[in-house]
Amino acid sequence: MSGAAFALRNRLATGEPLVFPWVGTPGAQLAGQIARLDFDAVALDLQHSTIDMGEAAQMVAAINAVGKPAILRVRWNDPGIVNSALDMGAACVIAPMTNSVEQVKALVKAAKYPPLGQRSWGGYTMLQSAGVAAGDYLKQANHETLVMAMIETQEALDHVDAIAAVPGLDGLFVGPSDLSIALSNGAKIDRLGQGTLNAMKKVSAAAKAHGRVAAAFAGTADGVKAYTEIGFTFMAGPTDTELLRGGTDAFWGKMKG
Ligand code: 3PY
Ligand code: MG
Repeated sequence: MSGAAFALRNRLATGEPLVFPWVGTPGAQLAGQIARLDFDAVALDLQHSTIDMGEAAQMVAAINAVGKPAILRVRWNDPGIVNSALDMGAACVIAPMTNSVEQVKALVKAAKYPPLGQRSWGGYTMLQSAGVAAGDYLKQANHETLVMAMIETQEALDHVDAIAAVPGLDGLFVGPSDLSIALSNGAKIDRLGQGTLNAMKKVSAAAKAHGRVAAAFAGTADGVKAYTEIGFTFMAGPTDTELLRGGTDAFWGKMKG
């Protein structure tokens, strides 16, 4: 496999939080530019964006060409989509709204080759356009690629320990916006509220107990700091639009300063 583009597991083993931008704007040129910024990986959000699978393949190739791992939050927990996301060279697939042990077993089945699952072999064109040598890939993919189940509903929270125990699963990825909407019965998005943080502590404890990665969408530096304190080590930091806004704010700050 092409080393650096699949370095997530080794990088996580250092214990240092791994923070990456969360990109929702389609386009390989932008993805390549973001991959050159000071982050260890780049995530593409295919659930809440108009990035389609063809565009995603180009974007993953552009990220991998810089030697960075690509993380894909796919549109849904569908085996065909999960298969394609990995075939295009993603180092990590995150599936939304996974609420039960059965759904997470299906996710792992799609994402891992035997003996852990039933991922189908193929994707020569996509793998090679991402710079991946197919021969090495079969031997290393189960270990080098990560599959994460999103915990973002009350139902998932209720089952979080059993979900974390599903063999072959690599991580629990909290969606704190949906989770806080669920916990407040639709009243609010409260990613740093005490109720949300308490629920997230339950997730990080389940991840730790089963040797899984505790992961989350943080969105801001304050979010990354707060989630790091409660045991999270793999987090989405700024979105692509926040990176643009931050650059603009820095520019006007210097102009005024
Ligand atoms: C959530 O917070 O619900 C997410 O899915 C991350 O954007
Ligand atoms: Mg969500």
